[in-house]
Amino acid sequence: MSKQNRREAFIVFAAVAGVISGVVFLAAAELSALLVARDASPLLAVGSFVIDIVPQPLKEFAISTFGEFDKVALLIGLGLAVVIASAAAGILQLLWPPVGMIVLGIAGAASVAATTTRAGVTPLAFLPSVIGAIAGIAALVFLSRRLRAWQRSATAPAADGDSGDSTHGAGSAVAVDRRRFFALAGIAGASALIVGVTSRVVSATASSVAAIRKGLRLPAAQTSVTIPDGAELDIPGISPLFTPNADFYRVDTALTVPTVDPASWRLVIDGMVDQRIELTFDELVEMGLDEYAITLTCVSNVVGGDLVGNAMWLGVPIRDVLRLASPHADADMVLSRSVDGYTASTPLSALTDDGLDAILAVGMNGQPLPLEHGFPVRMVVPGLYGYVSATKWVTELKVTTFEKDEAYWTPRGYSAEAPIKFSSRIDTPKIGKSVAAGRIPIAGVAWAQTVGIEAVEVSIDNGDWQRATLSTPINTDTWVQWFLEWDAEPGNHYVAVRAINKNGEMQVEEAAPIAPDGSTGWQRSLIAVS
Ligand SMILES: Nc1nc2c(c(=O)[nH]1)N[C@H]1C(S)=C(S)[C@@H](COP(=O)(O)O)O[C@H]1N2
Ligand SMILES: [Mo]
Repeated sequence: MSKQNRREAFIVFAAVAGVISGVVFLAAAELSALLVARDASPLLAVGSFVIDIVPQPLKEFAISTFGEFDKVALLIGLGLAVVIASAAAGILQLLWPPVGMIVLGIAGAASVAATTTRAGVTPLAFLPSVIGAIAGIAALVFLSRRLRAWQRSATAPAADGDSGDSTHGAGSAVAVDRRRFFALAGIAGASALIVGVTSRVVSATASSVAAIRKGLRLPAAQTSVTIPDGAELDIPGISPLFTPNADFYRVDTALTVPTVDPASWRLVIDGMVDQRIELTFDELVEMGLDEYAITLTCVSNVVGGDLVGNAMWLGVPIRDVLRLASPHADADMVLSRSVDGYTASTPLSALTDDGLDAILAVGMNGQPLPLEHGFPVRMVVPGLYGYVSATKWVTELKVTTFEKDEAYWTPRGYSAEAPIKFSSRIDTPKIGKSVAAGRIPIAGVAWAQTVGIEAVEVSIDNGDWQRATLSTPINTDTWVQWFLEWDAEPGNHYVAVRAINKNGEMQVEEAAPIAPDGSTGWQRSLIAVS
């Protein structure tokens, strides 16, 4: 081995020592998080911090590129960052000690900052990062020491002036030092991987909340929604009237799904109220549960997009809960807060109006809320985009004013108030999937929550707008299905759709992006007929 090659080889081993120290850091942190401070995993806290600070366009890029896997992509990115930073720490420690230790120390300080500033953390949240940093630095110091011992014996001039590697005496010293380095590296790396992965998995599943949810029996609804005849069309490829829970879109800022035990869950109603109220889950449920069919829509839904879903919710009117606290007359907003710190600003009137079914939901399509949809309690407000109304894992309703308080998305480029812009979507035929010529239905859904859909019109190849047939609406808060029979001839065709609401207004034709308060435009899709 030439001197140059040997130097490069030691740099590579130093990087390996660094990466192992990084893994030891994370493993010790995960283990102590499991033991003393459940929600203080540095990796997850840093990930959540990244989610909160990334600029909106980047977040949209992530959602549009990775879809439901945006969080997996983030974790992979974070993992790569950890590998690169810890490899650098290892190299720095070999070349210029103690710079590598300082790098790990800075990583520890940053992760203390990230974990202790998360919402709802325990006072011990700093511990996993501190213990992790100490363990990581210790691993780095021991590994670098062994690496340097090996490097010294390998580069020490042998007695006969030859290279040390092959001669008998010096060579065996080199072999011993090399073996000692690899033994320590192997043991540290393997045990850290086992401890770290086990702790993470136990933390994620030991939350018995999934089991509690499974065992939960919600009382039957006092009143149920009647589904009229003709509410659901039988057309292949159309969205079902009710979106199954497993297919329901999910949008939130939570890197890991919050696990909230209904037994310890509390809803606090405070702020500008005569009487601060605290409700337990049982007290809420005992107020009486009713069924509500409401279509939820995300502000990030682009024209023709799929961030919209319809469910049968089981819940309690928010107005009944607010009334217990007697909100002040000069309040105009409710800032709802989730266990994970997420907040939404909803106009007080949207929650107290007798004609609007704003609810605290505990059930979704015949089951307790799925964990990722807000178990045990979330808000659902007809007519407002999810980010200003549909707070999941909700724990506080603060009665306040738009002037005094601001919600999560408001400083991030979205409007404080955001009524849903009514829209329509083509479900079938699908773009990019060619269909056989003949008589086929063009079909989809249209929604205008709180107002209702009056008509849906379809234009083929820029021809006259034709009225589609609508399903019988359940109420004005749910979407309706629509279809139009079409004699499809071979070739490419443009199909456009637009809706008219029950106030006689036309769906906005002009295209608008999703920020700051929702997209507009008519969906126009190119259908290939063969
Ligand atoms: N706690 C919490 N609640 C939240 C959000 C969030 O990020 N955190 N996102 C909101 C947004 S933007 C939407 S569109 C709806 C989506 O609800 P879903 O995931 O059940 O479809 O939840 C709302 N409630
Ligand atoms: Mo949303």
